Amino acid sequence: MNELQDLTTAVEKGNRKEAARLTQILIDAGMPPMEIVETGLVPAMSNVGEKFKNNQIFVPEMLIAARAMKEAMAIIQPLLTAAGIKPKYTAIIGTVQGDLHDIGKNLVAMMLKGANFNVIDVGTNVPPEKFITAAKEHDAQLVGLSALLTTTMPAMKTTVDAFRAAGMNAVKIMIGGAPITQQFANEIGADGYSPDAASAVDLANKLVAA
Ligand code: B1M
Repeated sequence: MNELQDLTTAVEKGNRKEAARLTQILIDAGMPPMEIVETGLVPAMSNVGEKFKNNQIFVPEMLIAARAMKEAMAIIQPLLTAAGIKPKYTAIIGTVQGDLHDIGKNLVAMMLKGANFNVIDVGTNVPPEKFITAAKEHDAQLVGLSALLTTTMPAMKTTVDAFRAAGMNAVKIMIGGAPITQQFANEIGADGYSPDAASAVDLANKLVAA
C-alpha cells in the first residue's frame, strides 16, 4: 500500500499533519493498527536513527520526527485499547532516570493496554522512588523500565535494587530498550527482558502468571 510508505516518509520528515492523515487513511482502509505501527512507524524511526548516527540529520530533525510519530500514535492508541475488558493486572511503566526517550516506552504501554493491563505511565526521567510509590499506590503486579541510552542503563540496576531493598519482591520487573540485552537483565536481577513491544506483552503475561 503506497500510503504505508508515504507514512514512513512523512514521519521521517517530521510532517505531523501528513502522518496523522495517512494513519487515518490506513485505518479507514482496514489495516490493523499494530501493523501500521510495526510496518509504517517503527521503520521510520529506525531510518531516522541511522541518519542521525551517520550525521545526515541532527537532534532537531530527530525530535520533529518523534513528534510526527506521536501524532500518528495518538490516533492508533484508542483503537488498540478499545477492545479491552476490565483489566486484571496493573503495570507501572516509565523511562528510567536521566533518560527522556519515550516512544518505545509508549509503544509498550499501548500494547499492554491492548492486552488488557491497567497501565500507569509514570513518564520519563523517573527516579526509583517514583516507581516504588506508584507501584505501592496502584498495587501493581508489574513494573516496566525502559532505557535508550547506554548511560542510563545503570539507572535500571538502581531501580531494581531499590525495589529489592524495599522488600517488594512480589512485583515483577521487566526491562527493555535498544541497548538492553537478556544478559544485562540477568546481571541486574530484573525478572525479564523483551526486545520489542509485541514480545513485551508475552513476557508481561508470563511474569504476572508466574
Ligand atoms: Co536519542 N539517542 N538522544 N533522541 N534517539 C538514540 C537512542 C541513539 C541510539 C541515536 C544514535 O546515536 N544512533 C543515541 C544513543 C546512543 C547510546 O546511548 N548508545 C541517542 C542519543 C545519543 C541521544 C542524545 C544524548 C542526543 C544529544 O542530545 N546529543 C539525547 C539524550 C536525551 C536524554 O534522554 N537525556 C537524545 C535525544 C533524543 C530526542 C529527544 C531528540 C528523541 C527522543 C524523543 C522521544 O522519545 N520523545 C530521540 C530519538 C527519537 C532517538 C532515536 C532516533 C529513536 C528512538 C526511538 O524512538 N525509536 C534513537 C535511535 C534509534 O533507536 N534508532 C536515539 C523507536 C522506538 C519504537 O524504538 O525506543 O528502541 P525503541 O523501543 C523499542 C524496543 O527497544 C522495545 O520496544 C520498542 C518497540 O519495539 N522497548 C521495550 C523499549 N522500551 C521497552 C521497555 C520494555 C520492553 C521493550 O519493557 C518495559
